[in-house]
Amino acid sequence: MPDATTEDRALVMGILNVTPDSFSDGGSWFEPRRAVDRGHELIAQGADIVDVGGESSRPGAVEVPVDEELRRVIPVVEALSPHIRVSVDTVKEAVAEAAVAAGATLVNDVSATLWPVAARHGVGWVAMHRKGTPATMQDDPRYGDVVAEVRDLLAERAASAAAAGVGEIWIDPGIGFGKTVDHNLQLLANLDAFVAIGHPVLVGTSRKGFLGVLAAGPDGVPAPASGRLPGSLATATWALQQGAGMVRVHDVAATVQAALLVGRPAGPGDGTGWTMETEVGA
Ligand code: HH2
Repeated sequence: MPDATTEDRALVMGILNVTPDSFSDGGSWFEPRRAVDRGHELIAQGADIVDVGGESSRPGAVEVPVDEELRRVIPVVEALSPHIRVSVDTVKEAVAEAAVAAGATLVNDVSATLWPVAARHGVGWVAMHRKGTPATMQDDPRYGDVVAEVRDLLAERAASAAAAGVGEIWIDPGIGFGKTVDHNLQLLANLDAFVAIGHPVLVGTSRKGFLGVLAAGPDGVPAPASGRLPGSLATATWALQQGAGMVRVHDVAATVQAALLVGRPAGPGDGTGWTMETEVGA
């Protein structure tokens, strides 16, 4: 693990999917003991936050009943939260509530609606943009101006959360959630519009489908999820360089190295960007 602290870099959120059907690692950590072991692996690799999710949000995913999601997520949150900051990746109020009671201190909300839970319990909240629901979101998504539409929605939700008293608000453009390859690229190219809102920005590109399309071979077949590390790292590095404060990734060790190279984002009020004098990996 690199000998450096998060003072030197932006944050890396490690993905822990306790699901049988997530798009890149479904089934790998579905058994609770394996999930907890995987969480400890992510910690050892340098994750700053472990994001525990019990429901896939990949295109076409089916909704998981609350009881089942609780059964998947809560024991893992309980086991990991004494060791690392834990976020819960859910769109269900009951799951967010129970996860916070079990030790999670960040609600990662791909529906951007759960800020009242964060306000009630004094925890952080991630507002992610999505258009539609996983079942249908990739059926021909359309925008007039994707950057403006996503930015305005996030700014509005963040303002509501701030007014409700949420102290830590992250905004996330929701790469791949109701977006074409071109929409994703436009959002990545214009991350400065999100940074300018003034809340820290989280970006999740890790192993996503658009990277597979961009890395397709001569036969036009998209690269499989297991072959998307180069694009995942390139886009994470780009996002951090543009001022994102955190990236959400499967490949934590590699991303921590990339984050160290980029250095700390110069966010609002933060003048401590990377300089030539910064020693990396000395
Ligand atoms: N992407 C996924 C899930 N949660 N949360 C945030 N804030 N941002 C994201 O981009 C994001 C997210 C989808 O990725 P993954 O968890 O790997 O897959 P699945 O939804 O199939 O479990």
